[in-house]
Amino acid sequence: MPNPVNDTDTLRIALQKSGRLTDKTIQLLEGIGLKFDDYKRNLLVKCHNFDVELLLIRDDDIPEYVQDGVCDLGFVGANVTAERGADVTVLRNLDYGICRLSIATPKSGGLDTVEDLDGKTIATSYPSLTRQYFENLPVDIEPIYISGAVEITPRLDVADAIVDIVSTGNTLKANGLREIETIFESETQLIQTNKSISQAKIELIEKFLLRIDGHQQAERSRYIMMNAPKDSMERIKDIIPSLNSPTVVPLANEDMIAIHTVIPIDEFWQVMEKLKEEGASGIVVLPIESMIA
Ligand code: PRT
Ligand code: ZN
Repeated sequence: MPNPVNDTDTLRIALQKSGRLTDKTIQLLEGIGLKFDDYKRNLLVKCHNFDVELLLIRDDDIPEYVQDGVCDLGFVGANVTAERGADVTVLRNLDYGICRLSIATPKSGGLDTVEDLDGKTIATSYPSLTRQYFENLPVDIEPIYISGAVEITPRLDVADAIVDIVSTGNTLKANGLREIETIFESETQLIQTNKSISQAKIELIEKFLLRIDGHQQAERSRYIMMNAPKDSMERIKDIIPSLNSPTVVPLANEDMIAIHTVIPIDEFWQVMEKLKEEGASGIVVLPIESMIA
């Protein structure tokens, strides 16, 4: 039976019901100001303050639901969308659920390179991405589809090697395996249906993206306040990789000023050290809720 397209003006967004991406996605949605009922007990949850409803399902179903227009948007790992070959548009790469799909082989056994896998069996939950990778190589492999606990299969002699998701690498290590090649890099993505949607929904998506971008940028930034000698002002301005010029406030002590500014989190320590060298003191660092350019 074909899936019904969501042709109301309510934006329907799919996310993983219960798994590695759930908490971070819920935090993101709450962080951009969406208010909704208990998502743990309901599959379809209405937002109170945005014309949005959330559909909580298994991550494997999200790409097809978005492709078919049952949902307008979805939060899902790039690995799942690519494996499914879903026809959707990626709106944003989000900085969580980061992992890679890798080929791993038993530590001992002589399968050290991809070429050594010629004629071998490979257990995986990602047969399509595995086939696509080997299609371009003169290496003939036989994929064996396994839905879970793939890492145990070489020990059981079910397969010679595996292709599986790796994050820290601990699971591979615990099972006597080592990574020999990464075939796909993944992170969570916000995807949109390619089915036509109403103008009202298009406008809602624009607002939604503005909030997400503001939230993402805020997460990557910190608000800092400090006192500094007035005569170090120009040197401090050069140190701060500020979005806009910093706010400078005079202090009761006329030789001193207060400086307020926003800096990217990855430059944080470097900037702090240089500021200290220039005589900055009383440095206060605050998280930012959101940033709108
Ligand atoms: O029930 P449902 O189908 O919704 O969930 P699921 O069990 O299929 O998926 P889930 O919740 O495990 O993962 C959801 C998504 O998280 C994946 O599709 C990836 O995009 C992303 N992700 C990020 C990961 C990992 N990191 C990860 N480490 N998915 C799975 N793993 C597993 C991997 O399969 C292996 O068993 O963790 C193990 C390896 O981890 P390390 O840290 O030991 O290397
Ligand atoms: Zn799944």
